[in-house]
Amino acid sequence: APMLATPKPTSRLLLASNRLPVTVTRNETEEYEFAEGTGGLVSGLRGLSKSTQFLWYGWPGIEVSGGETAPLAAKLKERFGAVPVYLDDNQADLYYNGFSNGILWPLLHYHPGEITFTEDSWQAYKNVNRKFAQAIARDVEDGDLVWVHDYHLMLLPEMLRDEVGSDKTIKIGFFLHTPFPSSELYRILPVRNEILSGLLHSDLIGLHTNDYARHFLSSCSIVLGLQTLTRTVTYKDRTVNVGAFPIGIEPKRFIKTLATDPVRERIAELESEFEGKKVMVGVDRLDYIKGIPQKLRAFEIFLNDHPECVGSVVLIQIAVPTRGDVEEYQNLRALVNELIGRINGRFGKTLPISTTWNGGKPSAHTLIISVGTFEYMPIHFMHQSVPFQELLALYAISEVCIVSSTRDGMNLVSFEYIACQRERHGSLILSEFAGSAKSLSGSIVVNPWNVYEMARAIDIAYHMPEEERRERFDKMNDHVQKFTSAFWGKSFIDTLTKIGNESLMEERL
Ligand code: GDG
Repeated sequence: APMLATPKPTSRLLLASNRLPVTVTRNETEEYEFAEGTGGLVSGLRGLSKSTQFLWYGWPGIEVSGGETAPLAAKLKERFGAVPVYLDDNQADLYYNGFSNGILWPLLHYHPGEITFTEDSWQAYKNVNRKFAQAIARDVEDGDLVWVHDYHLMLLPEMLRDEVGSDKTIKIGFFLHTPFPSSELYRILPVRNEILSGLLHSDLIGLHTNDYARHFLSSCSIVLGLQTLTRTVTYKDRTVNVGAFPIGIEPKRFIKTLATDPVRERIAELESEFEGKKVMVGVDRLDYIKGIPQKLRAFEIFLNDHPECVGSVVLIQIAVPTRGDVEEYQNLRALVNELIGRINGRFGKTLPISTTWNGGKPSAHTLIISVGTFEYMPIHFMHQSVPFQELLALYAISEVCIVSSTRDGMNLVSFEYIACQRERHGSLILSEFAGSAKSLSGSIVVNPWNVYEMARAIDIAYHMPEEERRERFDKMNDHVQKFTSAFWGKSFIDTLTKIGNESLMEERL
């Protein structure tokens, strides 16, 4: 009889990211409440969590002290497989707002003007990375895989090796969700050597695109003078593998939710609210990398150049509040408000007095409520996060989605819009500076810095015939259905698992 294959012992997976996938808050009665997190990373890993068992290390986003830390940790571990790394508010502020979002984020997105380097925030960044390393080192076992996520934890691979020592063998993978900039930008960073060294203690470093991988490798050679090949770099006698692992979404979750009654009802409601108008949609965190001012200016130019479209097109822009403690974000908010006020003031229409007459007889009541009420407002701006179901309904009713990021690691919104367009086959206007532009060849690719080009793209999308929309949609949809978040997670973990002493990434070429 054929021998039964013994199941391979699977190694455990320990994940680390700035935030846990659950947000912890205290309610009025001082009890803890838990909410599933939103944002790119959580959306990306949700798919993987179904097929793999893992422990997830991260900051719970709330200061907890004294006797409360242990019971909360127990609850989080039991209910979510989550291990909290507790930080005090001051330390969290310097590490998160200060170093991560005040220095690394602008640097990685080509915004060197926004960087203010302070020694304090660097110290906090080191301390927090050390705390993560200690938390993971307490639990890690020989043979475990550790997957570190994103720019908040770039020192963690090195610190973890340091904490674990040589009696346990672990494999460390690192994934960067942002772009990696050209070495000419990267070398601005005062602590450029330390950050590269931190990362290079990984076995595998993943980025969204081949361009980012190339930039990373050239920084290794230019900043540290290391020897690099196409997909590997040698660091202190170890081979570090570097590769592109483009993230995706979980399209089934979108398709299933779209088919539910509440969402279908909401779609019908929105369709009647916007009857006779073409809806264009934008969904972004209110971040300066998303090119929201450029998008608004392009929309303004389009309205100006096409007076016949004024009244028949609206832009619904969701701008999720984010990082409000960082000054740059406050400035952006003011700029966006000003632009929207200007554009709505210029092209909006109030109800003509005649329509407020009631059967020829004026009614004081209708007059009062109607004067100053917009009959037509070109931009509907929502500075808030909307529930998932509402978001899907908006994606579904929109004829066009505009993604205008001036830099974006990937951009999941572009994939989500496609997943919701199986009936309408809407067009996607997509910045060439979003990682997803490399994958979504059916989109209308634009340079968002050229607002005239973007205005022309709006015009093209507005008038695109169904046949062409269909063709473009099919292309994009094929990508979204195939390269899912589960596929992304699995290819990264499979590659990390297989890496031995030989270089695997060179073989992949
Ligand atoms: C980073 C990188 C990379 C947005 N508004 C609402 C809402 N969202 C959800 C979207 C989407 C996610 O947030 C945003 O993901 P993006 O990829 O577009 O952008 P970032 O947050 O900047 O993500 C990015 C990503 O990491 C993954 O690697 O692609 O380049 O910058 O899933 O749907 N969700 C709900 N309400 C909202 O109002 N429910």
